[in-house]
Amino acid sequence: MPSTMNNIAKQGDHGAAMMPVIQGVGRAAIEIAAVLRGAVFRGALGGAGSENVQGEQQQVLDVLSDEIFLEEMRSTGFICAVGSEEQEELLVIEEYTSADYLVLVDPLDGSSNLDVDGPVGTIFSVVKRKTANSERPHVSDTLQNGREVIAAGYVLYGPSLMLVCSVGEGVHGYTYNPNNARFEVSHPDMIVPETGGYYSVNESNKDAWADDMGNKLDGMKEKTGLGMRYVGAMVADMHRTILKGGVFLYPADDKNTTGKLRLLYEAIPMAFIMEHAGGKAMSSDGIAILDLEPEALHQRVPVYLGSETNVDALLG
Ligand code: AHM
Ligand code: MG
Repeated sequence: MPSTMNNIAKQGDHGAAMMPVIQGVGRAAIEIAAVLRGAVFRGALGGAGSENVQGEQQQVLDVLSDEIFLEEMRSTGFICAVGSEEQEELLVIEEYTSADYLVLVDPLDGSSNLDVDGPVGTIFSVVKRKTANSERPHVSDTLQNGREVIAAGYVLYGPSLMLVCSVGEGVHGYTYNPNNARFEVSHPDMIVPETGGYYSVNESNKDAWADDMGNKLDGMKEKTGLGMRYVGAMVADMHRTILKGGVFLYPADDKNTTGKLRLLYEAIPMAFIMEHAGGKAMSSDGIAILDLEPEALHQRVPVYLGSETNVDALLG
């Protein structure tokens, strides 16, 4: 009998408390995957005609995924508010304002892949509120150092549907089994190889990179002879980096002067997973992503994630 996601409840100090939330993420993943599969028949591909807070065109599927995720978090009864890439302000769940936890989410990451049937993902993390339960949750509750994160993970909508998460006791991968409609443990105790074979970056931005990163990447390539892979969806690029090793980076550049990826719902959850899988997760200036002090809900940061040897070879 294969082990299911119920094993999360037995993991560490937070497993039991996080179980309903991660089950909620699992339900959202199943619903979002179904919407993605049928999108072309519902005319749901393409732009929604709206912009998110970062001035990016929202896709219809970005908006639908956001609604599904929020509804599943609401239904857990354990979440007082959600900070989402698709919502400018913190979304307070009015029925449960005294609940203990907040979720940060990028409901559909890599959405430029949607029109070409490429992989996309969902990225999330969970923090405990700082304000008293008697108060209304506040955006300041989301601005917590990554070391305070209780659980984090991602969903990969690829050839199979996978949920990879950690409640602080190792990183475990679960694959949705369509035969019994359950997530089953498929990748227990995921460990990033100490060194890997690939670097993953949008190299077309090289001339615009900050921090002398173009020369550093060239130096690393000369020393290590790594191959290159880039999907353009952080979840897919990170998943490969965890399984095969190597380094994924999105440096600051002339256009994205503080980096492109968002600290709270992209960089921190992925850094949490990377560190708990034995890898390294750095921002610029040699600071670990999990040690950054967040200042704003939609703040962006440079990211360097992967096998320790490869991250050090790049930044060292
Ligand atoms: P999104 O959240 O709007 O989809 O943007 C984030 C995505 C990441 O998944 C990916 O790593 C990166 O943007 C790709 O950016 P680029 O197209 O500039 O290479
Ligand atoms: Mg994203």
